[in-house]
Amino acid sequence: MDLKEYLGQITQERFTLAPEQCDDRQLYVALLALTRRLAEERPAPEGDRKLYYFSAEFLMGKLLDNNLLALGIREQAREVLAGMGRDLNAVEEREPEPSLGNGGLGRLAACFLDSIAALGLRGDGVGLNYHYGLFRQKFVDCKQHEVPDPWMEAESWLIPTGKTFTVPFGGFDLTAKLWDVAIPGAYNDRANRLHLFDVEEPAGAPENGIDFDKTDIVHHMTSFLYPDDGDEAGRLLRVYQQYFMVSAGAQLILQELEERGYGFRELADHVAIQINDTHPSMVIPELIRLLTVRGLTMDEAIEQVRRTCAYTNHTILAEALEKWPLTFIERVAPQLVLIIRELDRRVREACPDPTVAILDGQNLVHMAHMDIHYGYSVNGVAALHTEILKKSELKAFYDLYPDKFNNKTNGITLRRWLEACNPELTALIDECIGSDWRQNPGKLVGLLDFIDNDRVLEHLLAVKHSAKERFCRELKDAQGVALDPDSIFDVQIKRLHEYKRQQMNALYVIHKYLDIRAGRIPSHPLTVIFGAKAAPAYVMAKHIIHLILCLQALIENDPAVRPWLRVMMLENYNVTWAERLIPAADISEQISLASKEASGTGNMKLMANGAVTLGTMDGANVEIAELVGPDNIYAFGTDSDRVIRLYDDRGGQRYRARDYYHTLRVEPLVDFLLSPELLDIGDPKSLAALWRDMKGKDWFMALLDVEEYIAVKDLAVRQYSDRKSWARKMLVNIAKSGYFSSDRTIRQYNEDIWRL
Ligand code: 26V
Repeated sequence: MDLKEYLGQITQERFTLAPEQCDDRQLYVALLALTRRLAEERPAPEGDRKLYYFSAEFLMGKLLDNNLLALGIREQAREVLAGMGRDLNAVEEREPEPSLGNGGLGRLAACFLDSIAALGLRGDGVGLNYHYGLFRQKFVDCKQHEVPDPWMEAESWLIPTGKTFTVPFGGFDLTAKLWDVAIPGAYNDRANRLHLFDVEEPAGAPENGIDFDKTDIVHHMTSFLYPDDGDEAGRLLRVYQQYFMVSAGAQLILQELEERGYGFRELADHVAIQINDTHPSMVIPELIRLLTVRGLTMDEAIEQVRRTCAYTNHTILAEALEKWPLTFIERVAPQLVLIIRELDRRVREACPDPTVAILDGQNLVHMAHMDIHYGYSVNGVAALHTEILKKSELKAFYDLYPDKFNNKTNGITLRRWLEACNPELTALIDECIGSDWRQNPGKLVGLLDFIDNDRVLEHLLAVKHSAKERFCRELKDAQGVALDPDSIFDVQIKRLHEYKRQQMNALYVIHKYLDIRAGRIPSHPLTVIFGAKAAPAYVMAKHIIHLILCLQALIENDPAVRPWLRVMMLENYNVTWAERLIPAADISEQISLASKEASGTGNMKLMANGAVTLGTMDGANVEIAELVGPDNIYAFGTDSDRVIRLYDDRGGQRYRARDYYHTLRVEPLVDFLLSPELLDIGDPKSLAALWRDMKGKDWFMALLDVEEYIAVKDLAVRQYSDRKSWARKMLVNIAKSGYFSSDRTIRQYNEDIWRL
């Protein structure tokens, strides 16, 4: 195929223009059409068994660059455009980012689709086509505001399939319309699909922020991801969304099974379903229902489903483990109620322990319990997380079904998170060890041969510096702030949650601010960069954002401190910003309260781009630490066993915030929230609420680790000045990051769970 000719055909068709005459926007539309067509034409991977990855979120990021790469025409496209004096990057800027996810869980699903396709496995995603995404974040008066994030344009990646399914809700039926996004596999000529269901008549964007009529289910079914669940109508809408997704998805699976020529009693031989967290768990009773409607007995249907479904757990936070009132299900999908009761009855008959039942005394349906009893695999997402599930959170289930439990440490696609987002580092790696690490990321360890090679170390530092300069330019263009690329870029990017402890990082900023004001100048200027969205109804998270933005404002206007310390909170942090920022990061902040972060995946992306982790022994940080060794990570904090004991009421060891607050070093940091200079900038009510919570409750124990955190971070800042030794740390981190390729993760899922 002559790419230039093909592009010319398309620009003629669409705009009656030659490519040279098109503006960037038109070139983007033409490249999108070309890439979509090439991907769409690819056949599915071969294989008699097919995976369906069910997820309420797929945080895909922009797709043009990724798809050009997978189709093997990225360099060609770059050259064709360059030949016309145009820049592919500028064209790619035009693409809106689909906002179909929240954080790590959704991005993991996207990395997995990329790897499943790259490995040539037959596996599709199943999800919802949210029109306004999560929300677009705006900062006004140092506070987060949410507005709709419409990302779908007339020209998009969505392929109309013409397929529809009828979803039977209590009292009405709703048609689910299927759209597909093609997922081309790198290194092969096949493509899978992401199936996104939508309603036929979606509502327009709400006029008042992200407020809308949550009872208008028919039109708002796919308006937003995770509608604010602060009220009952919002929570009910979530159950509607979940049933809409799984009922249509299950019908699609059975339709494809028939088309492939198999009978319904052969489901488990030809289909594997991965349930990504509990949001799609209703697929279990729904499939049982559909199979019985198609002639299977209840026993047969349950047996098929049990051999088909596998569940991934992504959190041990009690408040995030879904339990829906049976009355909700009665309203949304009354036909599931008898099935769920029957599933519960069978569990009770087999195991007397009431804590493993599906329905509890208040008639709440424990979604995870249903998954564990009626699926064949349960996995955690990092070694420590899986151990905690087995030893404490899900111990009763592990005792019942030890063989179902397995670990699958998360991974990231290095195609997006290294090759595409960091071309300069990729070129350096290629120069050192050749290019076959792409298909065999374990080969990155070959970089260790260069640990004493001054030229390579210097080159590595230069690559980092140029990534920082590039990020500074992009930030200046987008948000008008000029950062100093010679300062240390200390980066914490993740959803805002108290357990992730952005507030502890803020306390460090206060410590540094007070130090500098007192004349203690650090050895190197530091820029603390945050990116985070807070769930709209999560009040404490919003207080923390407010604190960070107030600190940012305070320091920006303080000429004595600003040369040494800056705070920058990115507005509307998303995949695109992550791709810009991660190559530029020096320090990777992974400071969750040990035991609470199931895995983390940003930690892996930052590591692969040569950032050094400053982190607690939580989630996958534990595996990072084992791989890189103690000299190449700044580890600190209370370990998970002790943290779990501190939550325990027995034994008199329970954590009390005030014991840690009333210490010489900590009290002034916390009390700074109520200092005149901060109150002058911020909302006194918000700052006071956070202050009260920190000193009196501090549920995620920021004060427990803050002193050690400050000490270790100060050490990292000092050691940064020894550039050669820092470059070695960077190199070791990059060299060891191959383990965290999602290609490895997916191979393990396939070998142990899916068997495609
Ligand atoms: C959800 C919610 C929703 C209600 C409000 C509180 C709350 C708190 C946490 C969650 C987390 C849901 C599951 C999740 O996103 N887990 C993330 O999954 C990533 C991929 O496995 C993993 O890297 C992260 O550590 C984990 O937090």
